[in-house]
Amino acid sequence: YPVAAQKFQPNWASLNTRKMPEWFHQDKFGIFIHWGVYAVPSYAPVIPNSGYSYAEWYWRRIVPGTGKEENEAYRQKFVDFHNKNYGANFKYEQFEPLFKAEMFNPDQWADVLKKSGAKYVVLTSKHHEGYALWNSAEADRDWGHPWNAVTGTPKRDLLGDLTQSVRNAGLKMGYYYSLYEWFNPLWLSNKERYVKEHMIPQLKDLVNKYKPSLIFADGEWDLPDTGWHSPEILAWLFNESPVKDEVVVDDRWGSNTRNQNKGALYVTSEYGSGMDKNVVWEECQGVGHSFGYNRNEQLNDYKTSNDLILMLVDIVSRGGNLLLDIGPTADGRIPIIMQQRLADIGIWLNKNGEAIYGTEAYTHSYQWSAGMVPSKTGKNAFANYSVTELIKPRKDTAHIEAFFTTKGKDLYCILPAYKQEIRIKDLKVPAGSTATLLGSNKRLSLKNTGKDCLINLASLKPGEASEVMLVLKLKNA
Ligand code: FUL
Repeated sequence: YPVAAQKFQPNWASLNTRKMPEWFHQDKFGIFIHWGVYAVPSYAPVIPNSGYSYAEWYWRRIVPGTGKEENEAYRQKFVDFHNKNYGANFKYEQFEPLFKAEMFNPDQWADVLKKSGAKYVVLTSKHHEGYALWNSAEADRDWGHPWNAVTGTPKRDLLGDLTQSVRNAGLKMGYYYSLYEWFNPLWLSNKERYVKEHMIPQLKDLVNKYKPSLIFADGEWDLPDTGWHSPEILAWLFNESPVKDEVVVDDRWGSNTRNQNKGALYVTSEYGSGMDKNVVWEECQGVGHSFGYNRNEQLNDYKTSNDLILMLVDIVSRGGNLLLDIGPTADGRIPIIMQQRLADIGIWLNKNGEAIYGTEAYTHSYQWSAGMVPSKTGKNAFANYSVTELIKPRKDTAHIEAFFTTKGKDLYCILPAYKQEIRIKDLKVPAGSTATLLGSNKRLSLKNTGKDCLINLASLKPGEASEVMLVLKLKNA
């Protein structure tokens, strides 16, 4: 039979000619959800922002002899906790009957997610523990016992039900999917068979049944792309799958794929600082220091709402997306404190989202209008920050006086703190341009002086002026 020409061939040169679906760069903000059996012990020692406070790694940590990345003293803390509370003979699988999700209300979750202002949701369909949140036949078959939410204790298609509610709320649904499973007997005995008989059919089942807009692959590091048959999987995804036109995928498809492929894949940073505007990227991190719920975290371990809004603004001003993670509990609740953080971000976005959604990063290379003079000094045209300063690790966002985004001819100037007067360096605004405060549409005085432009905020009333992250809109005449 003559085989119809496929648009994409299973190699990176071909796959990277794909244009990333537009929605991803437009949407800017998603919510990550880590939910699985690890929500039962929901424990990890807290080591702020180290990548070592992950409660979803509990099973791996309580098992000795795991090699490379393990820090024995750190691991011992999990073991002590486990032995003290459950006993040394208590197997991880025994947590499953306690994963009941009895309070799970997907419509209520969707409401919380929607009100955060996020446009997409990424749920762990299956983390490294191998437990599937949908009725995956491969999971049960290869584990040799019920190891998914439908045949297991919840007796419910947690993934399907949430997907339905999230879509009803008008958001896009995506899935995190771990390629490897720490202790899957097939993985441990024969990696090639695991990939062919377990991983590939399972991932295809997920895609065919639930049609995700995004796939966040992970757990790829033990094999190169060829070992996972990633190029073939992606060619199928982009050519034939039911989501071929809209699906967006991350860069974790083999030990050699991260940060490599700019066309087919978006770059993921994790508790990091992201990339620059020439790359399609997404930073992920939790409200606290873990992805899965960690009962060991205290209030101080959680970022404040202001911190989170600042992080979102900083990321978007550098052209990236934020995938902010929450960890629901084993009984199916989104912890109230996380709900509150999401609600606060949503209130801010409701007023100021215009400066976020669908915007582009602003740098000196962008010409706002014919009237604008790009800086000749290599400095960012705005404020006093060089481009390199804007992409360095974001530990010190506090000193930044202004963030910028653009949309069409408009420029948004986002201020972490009130100042009576803003001086934007090397910007001349054309006659007739206006400056307003978003949300109030209040006109502010705007004028050119020398090479700079000045915006005066003194007319703002105390209530308006003290608001977190004021957004000024400069509208080109
Ligand atoms: C990592 C995983 O090991 C973490 O548990 C988490 O899922 C994060 C998003 O990706 O590589």
